Order: sequence, then C-alpha cells, then structure tokens
Amino acid sequence: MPLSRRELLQAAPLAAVPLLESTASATQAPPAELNPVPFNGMIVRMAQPMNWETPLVGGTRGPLPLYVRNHFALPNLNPATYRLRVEGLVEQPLELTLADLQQLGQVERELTLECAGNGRVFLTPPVRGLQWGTGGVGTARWTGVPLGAVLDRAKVKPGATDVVLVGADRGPVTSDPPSPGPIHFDRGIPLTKARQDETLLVWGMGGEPLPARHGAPLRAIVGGWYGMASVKWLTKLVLIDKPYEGYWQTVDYAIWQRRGDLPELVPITAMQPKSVLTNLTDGAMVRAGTTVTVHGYAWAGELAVAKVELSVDGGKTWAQALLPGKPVPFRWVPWEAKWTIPASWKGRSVPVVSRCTDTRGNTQPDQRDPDRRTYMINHLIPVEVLVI
Ligand SMILES: Nc1nc2c(c(=O)[nH]1)N[C@H]1C(S)=C(S)[C@@H](COP(=O)(O)O)O[C@H]1N2
Ligand SMILES: [Mo]
Repeated sequence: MPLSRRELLQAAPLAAVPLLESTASATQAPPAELNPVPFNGMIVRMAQPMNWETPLVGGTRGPLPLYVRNHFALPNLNPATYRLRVEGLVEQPLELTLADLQQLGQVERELTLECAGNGRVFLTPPVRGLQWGTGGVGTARWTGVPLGAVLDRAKVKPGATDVVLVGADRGPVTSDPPSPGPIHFDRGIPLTKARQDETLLVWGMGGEPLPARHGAPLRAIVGGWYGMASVKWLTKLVLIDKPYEGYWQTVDYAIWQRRGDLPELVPITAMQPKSVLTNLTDGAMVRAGTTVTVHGYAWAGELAVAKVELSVDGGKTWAQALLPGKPVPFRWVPWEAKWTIPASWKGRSVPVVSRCTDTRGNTQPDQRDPDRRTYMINHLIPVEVLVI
C-alpha cells in the first residue's frame, strides 16, 4: 500500500528549502484584497511578489488551483473604468471596454500553462531564479475572445508582423542585468501565433470571473506556449513590423539556439513534452509484493500527447501507461500505470520516472541541455521511492 498523499507530503516536502532570489522589487504594497492568503495547499515559493506553486502532489480536493507567477506586485485595475488600447500598425486604433470585448465573441477553452522555469529546483548545480518543484504548471477553462477577433476589429496594417502584449504591472528589475528603470511586464508574439484559435484574451476562469492574481480584468492566454507569453492585467496591444526585443524575451525568457557554430539568444516559445508523477515523490514508501497505481499528468505544448511510459529502473526499460481521457493539443492529460512490486525488492530504493512523447515523436530527453539556461526543464528526473 502506498502511503496517503498527506503522509507522502509530510515524508518528503518538495524542495523544502527554496533558493529565493528577488528578481524584481514591488513598486508599492498592494491593498489587502490583492494580497490573498494561500489556500488549498498552494505552495508559496515567494510571498511578495506572489509566487505560488500548484499542489500537484497531495493537498487538494476538486479541481487543482493554478500556480501563480508574478514578477511585480499585483496592479489594481478597476473593471468599470478598464480600457484595452490597440495601437501601432492598425488602421483603426481602439479603446475597448470589457463589454466591447465581450461583444466581439465568446469562446471557452481548457488550456494548460507551464512556467518556463518549472522544475528549476532539480537543476544541478543550483541556479538563480524561483525554485519551482514540479507544480509550476496547471490547466484551467478560460472564457474570452480570440485575440484574432480584436486584431480584425483594429484592422492590422500590411507590414505588421508582431503584436506586443503589455501588462499594467510595473517595476524595476534589480537582478543582473537590470532593467532600464521601472518597466511593465510585456511580451511580443508573431501574428501567426496571435491569430491561432488557442490565443485568447480572457475575462473568465473555471466559469468564474478571472481572479486578480491571474490577471483580472483581462489577460492573454497564448495556448501551447510557456506561461510568460500569457500576459496578465493586459492594458495595451501594440502592432509592430519586426519581432519585439523587450526585456522579457531577450534578457529574460530567452535560450541559446545554435546556427552551426553561431549561438544566438532566441525567445522561448512552445512548451516541450513533459510528464509528472502526482502520487509518488522522493522518499515515498511502497510495499514489496503489492501493486501500486502510479498517477500523473502529461502535456506537449501545441501538440497532443501520443504516449506516456513509466520506468522503475531509472529509464533503462519502459512500460506504456494508460491515458483514460482523449489526448488533445494544448491541454494536459492524466495518465496512470500499474506497478507490481516484486516481493524480493524489499529494502531497495527505486528510481521511478515517466516519459511523454508527442504526436510528432518528440520525447523527453535523458539529459539536461545547458543551452536552455534556466528554462524549459523537461529532461527525465526520477523520484527515489523506497520499497518497504
Ligand atoms: N503582467 C504579467 N503577466 C504575466 C506575468 C507577470 O509577472 N506579469 N508572469 C508571466 C509568467 S512568467 C507566467 S508563467 C504566467 C503565469 O500565469 P498565472 O500566474 O495565471 O499562472 O503569467 C505570465 N504573465
Ligand atoms: Mo513563467
């Protein structure tokens, strides 16, 4: 019998000693209503600015709360006076209220977000940045309008190639290299991505109004891409004629890409195939001679998950897991695998690891690629389980 999820958590808290580094300082203390206390087992990786991890392992009942990743204090936007401005290379600059946006159309989509730094605590040697365990990821049902509908309304001029999404939050980034004074959180994306069905401007989450910590009154959700593109507290769209080279896609959230022997920094885009275990963690105990069902989630960015496998020998041999739901692009799927533990394994420490493969055959790498700097962490990371 595996221990209960609560016992597992107590036996082995994930990343109990966070290596905290403040990458940004808050410009002002947020009012109390913008500073809710963590709930439902959320794991606090940093109190201010608010950075909470999804409690993937144990802790919650019902739908999992989504992790929160903030670089600055929450801005205080009034939905009644809120306007989204659309400017730059457009025939028709706009100032849209929430009601205007809601009249442009309404769609609902369940989409997965993963922070590009998710899993950073497992990197060796340790690196700077928030020390996410496995739970810098989650899925929610989002209600909003396709970004493409807003761009059509503004009539994008020929020659425009990219759109910059600008958030209301703002502050100086003090890590090295620092920002040029206080800056907003912003991100540019190519128009091809902006016009996909899975790129939305949303005001609802899980059938409720979007909470302040997730970007109310309006945020972008750029489905299939790492979370940094999904700008919260969105106040402005700026149409431009070449890729944006702002702070959050050059200094931060960029990786090395090699053109032959010419390495260059490129912005992080699509989420890579990845899987996590949700009922076994380092130090968990299982009984010899029993069968344990191992549970987890798997996702593959803009693609669907094709298969998930489980290894109980650190990745030498694999057995295929079951996918009880139908895998679709842009959204994670739960998986499960039965593990029959031989009686003779009593006393062993077993490296258990899962592996996700997408519909194009991309799979999780064995080794960490240092060109990814401190981001896009999807290599195989076994958990050590004790057989008793
Ligand atoms: N305005 C703004 N948008 C933002 C951020 C932020 O700090 N400010 N963080 C980004 C990052 S890095 C991630 S991973 C996601 C997290 O979204 P969530 O907090 O709703 O889970 O929001 C993105 N959008
Ligand atoms: Mo992120």
